[in-house]
Amino acid sequence: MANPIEVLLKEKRTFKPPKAFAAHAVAQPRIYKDATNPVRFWEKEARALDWFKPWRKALEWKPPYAKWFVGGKLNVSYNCLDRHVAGPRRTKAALIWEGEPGDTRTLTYWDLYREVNRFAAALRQQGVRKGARVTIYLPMVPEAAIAMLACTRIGAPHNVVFGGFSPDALRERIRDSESTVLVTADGGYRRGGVVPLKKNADEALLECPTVKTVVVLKRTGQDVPMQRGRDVWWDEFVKEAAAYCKPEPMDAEDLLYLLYTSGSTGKPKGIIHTTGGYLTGVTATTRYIFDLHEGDTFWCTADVGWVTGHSYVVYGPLANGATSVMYEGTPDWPDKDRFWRIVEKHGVSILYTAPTAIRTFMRWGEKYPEQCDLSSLRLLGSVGEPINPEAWVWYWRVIGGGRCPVVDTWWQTETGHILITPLPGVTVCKPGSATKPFPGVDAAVLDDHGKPAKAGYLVLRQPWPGMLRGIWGDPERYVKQYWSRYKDIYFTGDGAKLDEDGYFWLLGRVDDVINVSGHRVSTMEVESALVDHPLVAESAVIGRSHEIKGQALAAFVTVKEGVATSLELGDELKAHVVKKIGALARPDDIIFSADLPKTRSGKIMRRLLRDIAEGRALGDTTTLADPAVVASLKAKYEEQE
Ligand code: 7RM
Repeated sequence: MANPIEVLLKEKRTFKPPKAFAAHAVAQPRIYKDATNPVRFWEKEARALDWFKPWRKALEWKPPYAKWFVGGKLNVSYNCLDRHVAGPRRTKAALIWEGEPGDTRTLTYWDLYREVNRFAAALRQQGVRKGARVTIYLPMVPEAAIAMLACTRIGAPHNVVFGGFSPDALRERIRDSESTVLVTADGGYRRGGVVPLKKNADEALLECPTVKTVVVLKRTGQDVPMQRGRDVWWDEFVKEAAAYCKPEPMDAEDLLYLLYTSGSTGKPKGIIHTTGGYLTGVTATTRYIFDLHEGDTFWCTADVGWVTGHSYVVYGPLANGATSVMYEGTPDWPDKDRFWRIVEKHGVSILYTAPTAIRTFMRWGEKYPEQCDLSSLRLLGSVGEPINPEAWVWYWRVIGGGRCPVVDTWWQTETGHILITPLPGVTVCKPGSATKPFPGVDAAVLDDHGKPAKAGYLVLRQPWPGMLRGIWGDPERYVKQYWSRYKDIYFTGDGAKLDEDGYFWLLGRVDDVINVSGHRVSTMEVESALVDHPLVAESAVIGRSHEIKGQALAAFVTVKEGVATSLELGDELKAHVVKKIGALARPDDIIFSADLPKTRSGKIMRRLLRDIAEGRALGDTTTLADPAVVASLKAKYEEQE
């Protein structure tokens, strides 16, 4: 018998919402009609939040800057906590956390409320005022959410830095944000080992003069030096703090957080998100797209260091009063069934993860999920990169048992919340397509001339509430990056095509951003890390296709005169990139080349490099050590261009 996945794919099967699901779904088909006036639609969603003061005007759009809910005042932590503890959700689980070693903690809304208040009060006591930036560099522990919510309570914008980033990357983000406080931990657990967060932080802080206070959470108990007058243990920090901290009434357009993301240059951009629109967007999308019901247990597997963790581990679920699951470690520790053990143990009903994880699970085989009871699941989500139809169908069949709708959700750090997605119970799905814009969202595909096209660039023609409000400290780059290709239209950097039913099919980035396992890495950033090495003269980094990660990094390197290349040097260069950026940017391949092929205008011929990296342009025996080889390849490609 043929493989069931192949059969489904060959039939080009579409997936209709199961009737029983549709009957009780939060989203009903009329939602698209209700959103024909998008501003009115978003206003209705904003009213689901608690405002200290109503807005005067729903939208003020002066391209490229939008203001949502102008004049309105609210507080994010109040919306995520206070309004729930005032009612029956007081004793409901807000966070169910599992550490990698297997320790677990459940925090009710009341528990979380108390912890957040104390940490917020301590920050305020420390002199952290509205507007002062706080960098958070923590493992996936409840304190990450507590610190974030505490910041929002006092109006101090947070800047969460993923725990996998190196000291250099951390330093750059602290410096650019001019944070006065850093919240970190002694270490975190990962794949049986320990990530030395405090050690990394100390190294980063050597050149961060703005940081006056470092709050250190004890997680692993490893020995770490504490600098007197600067470093304070979390427990000490909150010991004397008041049990209640009055939430700061924030203007809808006050800065909520910064989050750094890779762009097409070497320097990460601090994406600016504000308060009212962002919270409206994440709250509404979480409820409709994940079909949140009161009894659900929602697990988004993203780290809080990424936007997905911000919007769908912390703010979206908590603003809705849902139960959010947090897991500290990797999917293969101690064994490859860890995710399914977690689903079984906590009765996860909604699972939101990334295609790269799904492809890894496919490769590991069905025996791991089969060992566990996954019957609590009723909805599955995917995010971070295009999901190939094979992985979609596998996810639906093996993890979802053929019962659970799958939502492939497209969005970006810049968009704040999901913008293109099926609505479970409403949308007929086609594996591999993110389907349709969310109600109230005006997405389109344009050609080079700005005309609607069947294939081209994905754009957003109207503002949406969670959109970025700029790049921290660099308004010019904001305009150049997102608003220069088309007038008054947001350029996503993604390619897309539309099918005969108007379904969107995402095609990946069209700029120099590579998507490795759903994480954005800029080729320029890796290139600058490589040329930072004393033996490297020049480098060009490209993304090549990779079965599991979607894309992998291949680095072409020319070394300085007289330097001998070797496997060891290749390893050293990889380690150098890890040191400069973090393990997520480690190149899979280092290809030493006598010369880098460039066009006459000096542009690196990336297509040629991609063909080499994917084994199409060179035989096995040829290498790029000989400049004549590079020259002849180049000549051949120039003919084709
Ligand atoms: C949420 C997140 C954004 C980039 C984006 C795309 C790619 C994300 C999908 C996707 C195809 C998807 N933020 N991307 N989701 N591509 N289908 N469902 O990932 O800022 O880190 O990355 O990720 O290229 O521009 S992000």
